[in-house]
Amino acid sequence: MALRLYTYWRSSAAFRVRIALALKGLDYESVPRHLLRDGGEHRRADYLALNPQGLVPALEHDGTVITQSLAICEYLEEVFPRPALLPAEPSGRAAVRAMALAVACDIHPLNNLSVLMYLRGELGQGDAAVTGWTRHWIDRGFTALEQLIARHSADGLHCFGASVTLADVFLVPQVVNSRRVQLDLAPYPTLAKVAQHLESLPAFRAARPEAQPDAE
Ligand SMILES: N[C@@H](CCC(=O)N[C@@H](CS)C(=O)NCC(=O)O)C(=O)O
Repeated sequence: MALRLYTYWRSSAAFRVRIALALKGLDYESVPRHLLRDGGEHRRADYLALNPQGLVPALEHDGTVITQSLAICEYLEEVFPRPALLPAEPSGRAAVRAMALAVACDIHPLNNLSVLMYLRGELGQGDAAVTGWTRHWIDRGFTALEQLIARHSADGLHCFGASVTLADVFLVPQVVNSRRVQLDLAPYPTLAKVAQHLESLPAFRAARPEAQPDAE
């Protein structure tokens, strides 16, 4: 039953998995991979052998390696079903997955470390342009999520219904990332209120970057 998470304290994709593990009350060994030190520990051959994409997180469970945060979270959901992080009915499950994917596929990849390094390096962009780029894509995603959360939340404290789902697990790390570029959340009041509530919950607090053993 041993779980080992390859993680980095500032990685928002790893943050998602840390939240899911904490919500399910699962103990795990944390194996940090520093994304900047020595050209990136996630680029070393031993890690690429585990995850050929060279991205964190990766989860090892009894010798099986799983990559991609959503695949990891869905795996945890299937193997450790309680508490459930997906609603029971298919339409609800689809709505939750759609919100999680809005973060994982349409916001976060455009703000990933290697993308920002390419903008700075190969494309010669400066701080202002790179920050503007990051803000632009988060704003576009949050504008849509604001409406989706208003549509699906039952209590104004969760993205869907009145309990924590994978949509919440994916939202909070992206909100934390948005603070790194001083994005004002005022235009997304429903999203901001949900995030504020979620960030007060023990599992989200335990998983936050500053609480990780490798935090600098
Ligand atoms: N879609 C992947 C994204 C993983 C990802 O982009 N991880 C980032 C950290 S948040 C990373 O490893 N970046 C290293 C790099 O870009 O070189 C997932 O959800 O797991």
